[in-house]
Amino acid sequence: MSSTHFSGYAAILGRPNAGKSTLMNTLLGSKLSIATHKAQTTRHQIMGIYSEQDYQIIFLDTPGIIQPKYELQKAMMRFVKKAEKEADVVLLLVDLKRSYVQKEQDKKNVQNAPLDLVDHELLRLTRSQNKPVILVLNKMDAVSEEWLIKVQEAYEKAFTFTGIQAISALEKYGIPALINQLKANISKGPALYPKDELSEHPLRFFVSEFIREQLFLNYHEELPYSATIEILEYKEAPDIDRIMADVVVNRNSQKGIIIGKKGAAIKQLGIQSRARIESFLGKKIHLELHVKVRERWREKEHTVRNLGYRE
Ligand SMILES: Nc1nc2c(ncn2[C@@H]2O[C@H](COP(=O)(O)OP(=O)(O)OP(=O)(O)O)[C@@H](O)[C@H]2O)c(=O)[nH]1
Ligand SMILES: [Mg+2]
Repeated sequence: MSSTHFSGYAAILGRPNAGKSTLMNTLLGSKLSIATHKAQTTRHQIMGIYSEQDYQIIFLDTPGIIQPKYELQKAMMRFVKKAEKEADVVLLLVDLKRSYVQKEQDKKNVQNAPLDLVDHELLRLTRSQNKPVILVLNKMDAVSEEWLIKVQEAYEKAFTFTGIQAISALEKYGIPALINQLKANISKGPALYPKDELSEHPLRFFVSEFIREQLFLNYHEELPYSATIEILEYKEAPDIDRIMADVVVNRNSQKGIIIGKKGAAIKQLGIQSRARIESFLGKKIHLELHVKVRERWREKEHTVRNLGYRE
């Protein structure tokens, strides 16, 4: 018989591009949650299960916190609220590099207002639930130690955190220490999922996300933000899975951009998406992609919901 078992939910909250999805992937040792250099990559609450013999922590990766402007972004912020509500402990992720870069720019431009090291708005928005909050200072690989200490001290003055941990989600520094802090903040309880499970989203969800990730990497400006993926068919077979998907865009003029000259762009998207899906599944797939226009889909609540963005 094993000794006492602990389990709980940990929500990963923060601004867009702070490294939330990268952190979740590092914690799980799998590229489950899509992560790119562009802000607002994540649109859902993505769950990932971390298991040890006596511990199970269910991580909830979330979209970056913003002031929503259209229906899709409102749905994204509902996922943030939901994760916050479900969490036993909150990981508040702050990007050290962002303020560091800002500081370097300010040196050259002396008339700028002094840089506020603390994101007070973020603190206000995430403190509402009275849950233990661990401040996670991410991207420590990209800043000086002095800067790290300065930011940490400023946050310590602004709020009493349950714990503070500097990490690099990308370079994997500080991860065991972070896990130890988490363990101290979850309660006795049974495993909530099988220990060998990584997530409970269906396969077709991950497939749509992996294609969307390639959209973010292949197309510029508004396009990735205007598009979503709809899986029309997913046929599993022992040797090869067959997947048919639509790239849904917001306006007719975007269709041609997705397709590209003589279909070159969509072909490239297909090749890269297939490679990403195959490497995740460890299996061959056949992928057929088409483009579909749904006028202003991201501005309308019902189309946003119908395209899979519902809690
Ligand atoms: N240098 C450095 N870069 C990092 C680190 N963690 C994440 N990044 C980079 O930051 C960018 C954003 O990472 P994501 O994990 O997608 O960030 P996110 O918070 O999930 O972003 P959204 O989903 O848009 O809210 C990517 O280019 C990552 O490689 C880190 O520890 N150090
Ligand atoms: Mg993300």
